[in-house]
Amino acid sequence: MFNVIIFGPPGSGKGTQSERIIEKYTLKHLSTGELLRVEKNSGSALGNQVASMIDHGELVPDELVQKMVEATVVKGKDSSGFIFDGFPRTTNQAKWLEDILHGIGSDTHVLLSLEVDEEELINRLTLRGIAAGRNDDKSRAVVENRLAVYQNQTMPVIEFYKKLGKYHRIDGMGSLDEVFGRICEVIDEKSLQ
Ligand code: B4P
Repeated sequence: MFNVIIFGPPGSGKGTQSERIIEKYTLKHLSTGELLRVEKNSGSALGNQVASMIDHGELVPDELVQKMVEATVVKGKDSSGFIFDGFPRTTNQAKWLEDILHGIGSDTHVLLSLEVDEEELINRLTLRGIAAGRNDDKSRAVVENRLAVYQNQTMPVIEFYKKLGKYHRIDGMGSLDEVFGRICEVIDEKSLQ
């Protein structure tokens, strides 16, 4: 198994680049944001519980997200690997992910951290708020809250993976092709090791 974490603030291109990565490297895509939106739109009890947290740009509790991730990882344990998109978002989630992967005899191989200027992040999310129907992109206050949540709760994950020697910075500015080219260089190098 070859497992990649794609990491970065909202609007940095995690979901966008994941689509290209899964196509080129045939990895399984695990986006916690996507799993949560499906749950929210289904109107299930869990969906109703998380709806307002997502719409306000807050993180959903670790245990809820971990339960969803565990089910997907166990189901895909015989696959060629995962791209974890938007997960882990807290140091607790990161520790938990390492344990779960070790439990199935695997590991995370690289964390790709997409780094993008704040002004550009706000610009991209505002454009998506106009073009698509995500409530969490529509209000400037919610977008700013998501960026603050990233700074306060998610950034510490970088230190965790730096200590494991798995952190790789990716310049996330520029065209989709340029960013994808930078990502492929790192994946190619890591998957050959
Ligand atoms: P996510 O679905 O992960 O949403 P996101 O951070 O906004 O990133 P996304 O991947 O969708 O967007 P992208 O940057 O690709 O999370 C949503 C919410 O779910 C969270 O706020 C939280 O409430 C909850 N949640 C998810 N995971 C959780 C967890 N583990 N724990 C707790 N809660 C969790 O793209 C953004 C836009 O930029 C797109 O329109 C794209 O086209 C554009 N773009 C991308 N790259 C570009 C480029 N190079 N140039 C120009 N535009 C670009």
